[in-house]
Amino acid sequence: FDHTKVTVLFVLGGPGAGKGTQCANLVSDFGFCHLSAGDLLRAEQHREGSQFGELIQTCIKEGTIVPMEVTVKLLENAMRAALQEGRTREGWAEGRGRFLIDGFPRKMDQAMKFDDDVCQASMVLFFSTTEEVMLERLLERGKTSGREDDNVESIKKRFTTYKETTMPVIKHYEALGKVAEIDSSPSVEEVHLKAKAVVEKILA
Ligand code: UP5
Ligand code: MG
Repeated sequence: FDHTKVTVLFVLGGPGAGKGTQCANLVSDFGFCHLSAGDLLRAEQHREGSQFGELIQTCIKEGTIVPMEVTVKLLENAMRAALQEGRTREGWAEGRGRFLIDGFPRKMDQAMKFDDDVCQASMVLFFSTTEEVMLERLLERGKTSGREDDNVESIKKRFTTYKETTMPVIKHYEALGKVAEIDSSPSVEEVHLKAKAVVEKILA
């Protein structure tokens, strides 16, 4: 992707930290295109004729990471489609090159591949809170979400993968000075105000 036309922010944080919720707010503030890697994988899982359905289902339930080729391809395709629509859809032009990539990269190999094949992210928004808070939010959401991984057993596995596999990615970007950490323990609106201020600075 053309670096002068595309701005990518990665959005990371533990399971249930509030990535998706805050991305939705930032979309209305700044006209980002929001792409959740998890949502794209769930859509691919249910797409008729997908060769990856079973693999994705198993990984999501077990809280493990789907092989990076699958996820990077889905993201790349979704970005391309959004940019293409940008040429035709009214009101989208200004924000056409701004992407929030939510829940990705959560393993070092994905980060490297995306950097090499797609483009480099400007910054990482890192929503952090405690496991207690995340567990409570996920169990509450699990009552109605229908998500196959919103149960105690899967949540524990997701936490382990997050600590062992995703934290090193965050550390990697931290060493590059690319991480903005936002405490996501307070209310949705409080977190939103902080996130909005951070993004305003990044885009300035
Ligand atoms: N909520 C949110 N903010 C709140 C607040 N401030 N106060 C009170 N409540 C708040 O929020 C979770 C819940 O909390 C919601 O009910 C919300 O209302 C409430 P949400 O915004 O959905 O949190 P989010 O961080 O997006 O949580 P999510 O469960 O989506 O995070 P995960 O990172 O676990 O899930 P994701 O969909 O990204 O990935 C799922 C799986 O896909 C992974 O485990 C993995 O198996 C696979 N995957 C890959 O293999 N590769 C990838 O690159 C990405 C995913
Ligand atoms: Mg999410």
